[in-house]
Amino acid sequence: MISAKMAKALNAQIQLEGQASFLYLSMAAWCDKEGLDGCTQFMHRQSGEEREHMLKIFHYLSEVDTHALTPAIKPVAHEWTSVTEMFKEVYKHEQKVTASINKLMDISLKENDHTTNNFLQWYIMEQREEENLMRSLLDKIKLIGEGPMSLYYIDKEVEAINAAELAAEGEEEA
Ligand code: OFO
Repeated sequence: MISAKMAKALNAQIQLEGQASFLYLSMAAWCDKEGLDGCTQFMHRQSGEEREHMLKIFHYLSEVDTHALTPAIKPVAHEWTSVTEMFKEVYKHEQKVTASINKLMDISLKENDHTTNNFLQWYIMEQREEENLMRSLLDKIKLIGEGPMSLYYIDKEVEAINAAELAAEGEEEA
C-alpha cells in the first residue's frame, strides 16, 4: 500500500500521460492533413507510447492496492502554424512530464517508498530518452531549414527517425 499523497500524485501523472497521448493524436491528425506522412506516423507512435505510459501507472496502482482514476482530458489544439512549432510544443510537454516525474521521485524518497521509487526509475530513463529525441529532431529541422521546399526533407527525416525508434522497440521486445 502506498500513501494517499503518493496515490494522488500518481493519479495526476496518469492525467498528464493521457493528456500527452491525446495531444500527440491531434498532432498526428494535423500532420496527416498537411500531407506529412512521416510526421503522421511518428506522432501516432508517440501517442500510443503515452497511452502505454498511462496504463503502466494504472496497473502499478492496482498492484499496490490503490484506486487508479480514469483521467479527464482537457481540450487539445487541432492546428499548428508550422511543423517546427508543433515539435517545440512536444518538447515543452516532455519537459513538463520530466519535471512531474522528478517530483514523484522526491515524494518516494521522502516517504521511503522504495517500491514506487523502483517503479519510477523506468520513467526517469524514458524521459531522458524522449527529451533527447525531441532535441535532436529540432536540431535536424534547424539544419534543414524551414520553407515549402524543406518540408519534404523534414518529413523524410522524421520518417527515418520513426523507423529507427520502431526497430529499437522491436529489439527491446526480442
Ligand atoms: Fe510519457 O511522457 Fe513522454 O515519454
